[in-house]
Formats: sequence, C-alpha cells, structure tokens
Amino acid sequence: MKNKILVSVAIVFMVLLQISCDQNNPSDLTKVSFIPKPVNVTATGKNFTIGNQTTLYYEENVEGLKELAEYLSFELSQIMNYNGLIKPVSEAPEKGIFLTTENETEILGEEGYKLIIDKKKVTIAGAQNAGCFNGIQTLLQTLPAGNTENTSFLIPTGEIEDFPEFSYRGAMLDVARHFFNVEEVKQFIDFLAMYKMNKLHLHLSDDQGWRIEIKSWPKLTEIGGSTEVGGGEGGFYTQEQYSEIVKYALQRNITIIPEIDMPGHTNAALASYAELNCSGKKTELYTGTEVGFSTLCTDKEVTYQFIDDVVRELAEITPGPYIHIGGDESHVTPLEDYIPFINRVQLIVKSHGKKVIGWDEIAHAELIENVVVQFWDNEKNTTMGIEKGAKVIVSPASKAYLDMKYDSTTTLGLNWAGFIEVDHGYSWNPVDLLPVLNKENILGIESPLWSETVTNIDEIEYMVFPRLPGYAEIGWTNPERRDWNEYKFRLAGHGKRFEAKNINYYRSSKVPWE
Ligand code: TNX
Repeated sequence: MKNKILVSVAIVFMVLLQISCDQNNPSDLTKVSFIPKPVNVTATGKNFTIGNQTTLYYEENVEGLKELAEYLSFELSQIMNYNGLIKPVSEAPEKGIFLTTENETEILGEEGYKLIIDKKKVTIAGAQNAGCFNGIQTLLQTLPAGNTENTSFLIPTGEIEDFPEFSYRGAMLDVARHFFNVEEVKQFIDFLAMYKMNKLHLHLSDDQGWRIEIKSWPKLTEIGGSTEVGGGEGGFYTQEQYSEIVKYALQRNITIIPEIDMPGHTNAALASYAELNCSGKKTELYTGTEVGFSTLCTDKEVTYQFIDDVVRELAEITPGPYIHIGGDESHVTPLEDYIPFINRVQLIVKSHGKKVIGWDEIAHAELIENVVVQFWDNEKNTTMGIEKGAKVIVSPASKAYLDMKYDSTTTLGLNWAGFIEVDHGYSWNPVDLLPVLNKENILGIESPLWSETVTNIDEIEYMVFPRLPGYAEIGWTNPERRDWNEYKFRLAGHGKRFEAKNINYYRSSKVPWE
C-alpha cells in the first residue's frame, strides 16, 4: 500500500514536472514561425524529442547525404550539447532522424522536400540533395534558439511539403568597395543558408579594388587589390581561398556567381596596367565613392585578351553556370563603343562554357541565348532585355537594396533609392514590378549589399537583418500566401535566433519583437 502511494506520488510529481518543463510544449507544427513560409504544413499534435544522442541516419550510397548529415550534426551542436552518431542505412530506420532522396513526389522538384515528424522519427525526404538541405533548414527552425547547455528539445509532430516559387534566390556582397575576408564571407553564406537562399553573387571588382587573384595578370591584385574606400588596406582572395568559399557555399546549396564589372567600374584594373587605358597611362588608385568615371579601352585588342584571361581563369575555378559581367553605369563609354564591347564579351564568356549575367544596361547590346539581365533601376532596359529573349533577376534598388538606409536615422547605408523599412522591403511581388515581367521570364530575386559605407561583419549584419529573411520569402513563397501583417509575427519570432547567434540586427519598430 505504502509503495503504491509512493509510486502514485512519484507519478503525479513527474507529470507536474513534465508540465512545468513544457510550458511552451510545442505540439502544434502550424504555429512554428517558419521563414520562408512553407507550401503546406499539417500538425498531428504530438511531440518528437531530439536528444543529444539522437542518431542521424542517411540513405547509403547517395552521394552527398553523409555530408548533409554531418552538416545537421554540426548545426545541432551549436544549439545543444549534441554528440549523436551518423549512420548509413539501406532502409528507413525505426527511430532517429533520417535523410533520404527516395521520394515518390516528383512535383517537389530539385529543391523541394517533405519533412515528416512523428513521435519516434523525423524523415527528411528531398527529391534531390538540395531538397534535403532545405528540409534540414526547416527542421532547425522547429528548434528553439538554444545553447550548448541544452540536452534535449521537444518538437511538434506533423508533415511539411514544400518547394520554392523561384529557382534563383540570392544576395550580392560587394567585396570591392570594402574587402571582406574569407571568414566574413562564410558568415554571410551561413545567413543565406538559414533562409534557403541558393545564390551568392560576389562583386569582385570595381573602381576601388580588384579582389580575385588572376595568375596571368598579377598586378590586378598586387596594385588593384591594395586599397579600398576610405584608403584602408583592401585585400583579395587567392584562387585557393576563392575555391574554399565556393566549396563552403556548395555544401550549403549555394552557387557562387562571380562578377567582374566592365567596361566601367574598372579603375582598379586601370591603375594596375597602363595598357588597358586608351591613354596608355596608369590611373591613380581610387578610394572615394563616385561612380561612372572609368572605362576599359574598348577598341584596343589587349582589352579583349585581358578579359579572355580573366574569364578563363575565373571559369576554371567556378563550378556554377554563370559569370556576371557587370555592365552598369559605364557613363564614360559612348554607347557606340559599349554595344560592340558587350557583344564581344558575351562571346568570351560563352567560349569558356559559362552563361552571362549583366546589369540591365547590357540589354542595349545584342543578347546571345541564355543571357540573364539583372533589373536594378531601369524599366526600359529590362523591357528591351526581355524582348531580346533574356530572363530577368529582379533587384529593384528601391525595394531590395540592402545598402539603403532603413529610415532617416540609420547611420550606415545610402538613400539614393529611398529608405527601405522592413515592411517596405517585404511588401512587393516580382511579377508586379513591371508590366513585362511574369512568372516565366523571371528567374528569381537577388538583394545586393553594396559596401561603400559598410566596413565589417557587424555592419553587414545590421544592414542584412532583419531584411534578408523577407527577400528569402519573396523568392520562396507564392505571393498569395504572403502578407506583412502575418509575416511580421513570424519575423518577430526570429529575433531570439538572431540574438542567440550574436547577430547585430536592426530592431525595427515595425516588428512586434517577442
Ligand atoms: C549603384 S546598382 C551601383 C553601384 C553602387 C550602388 C550603391 C548598380 C548596378 N550600380 O555601383 O554601389 O548603386 O547603392
């Protein structure tokens, strides 16, 4: 009898303990603040426990799945004292977390996935590895922003089926105006990965700096890489370092798109090699922030030899399909020189097996097949590009530029395209930007961070957060399912994540932070 009472007391005590531990007992999957918002979420009202020993299984003999399991394991170890095993299996396990690409639902496409959470097991099924990666990001968002003292978490059960609206979901980092080192670029890549963005455009050259080693033209980095806006010491990536960035990005489903801006925005090259100038004389290095004053000499043969060498070396270390040729703001290149120049450069890029992306001005040229025009400011150019058969990446400066100030009190950033508060940055649809744009001719969205005023990772974070998740959602989620007044609460839920990751974010008053 005594024993029975003791047992009952113990049970009551345990239940009470359980309830008090589970004050936020997360049993409704539909209540999780996912960004970007998934296509379909169904809740089944129970819990799965991720413990510090939960095994990560992956389907054997699928290239890349082991690396994805390792990635998940690493991410778990950042939010709890995780040290579970990673194991290949030939069929679905009974429990644990299971990564697989055995997926009957083809409609999920290259990047879609199913995330099935039941009481005993979590299954992440991607049609391809990219889908598994995206499923991992969604799973991570079901977990609270933890720390390494946590030993287990409860997550709600249910099922998610998800795939993106657009295949190109990117951001740009200007490493030319201010140089950012490999570690900083990796951090930036992690920000994109958290929100399922899959492209990082690196603006590798401009008037103020040349940032990528070109072995056949070594002075580009020796001289052209030696400074930056404000006169700091600048820097550049060796080809090895660049490859390290490419690899790090690829492990996170992110393609690097390198940009060499031309014929304008080229003072760093013109200061490195006299022969690239029409005058035959080197220019001075430039550390100011004006644009539109420099040009390669478009009627010298050496210019094309130079471009051929640069594109060849860059193509060799770039596994992604694109090379970005810039083409913007070439105010001192007469149009009659600009057009044949862009025509010829496109063929150079093609001859090295890559596709061309250029800012919307390149639409003045005759566009070859598969060219992508990046709309940043000019409707006429973009319309012309589409009429010439190009697809479009939308980066409207007044809505998507990460270097625009939030409001008049923001100390970093510029405001030539206006202020971009968090709600303004979120509340638009790519297909409604211009009459010519539609779902078929839009490849996707990119939000560029120009770095005239941004000098270190803290400042990058301040301009990027909390706007970046919004751009990620515009790229991923169908516009009919997006609404600022609902999104703002989900975004608020991510404030704690930013804090746990020590991200220096802008605490916009438009967001009801928790
Ligand atoms: C315009 S956007 C530029 C850049 C500047 C940026 C500053 C574009 C293609 N060109 O050279 O850095 O504005 O916001």
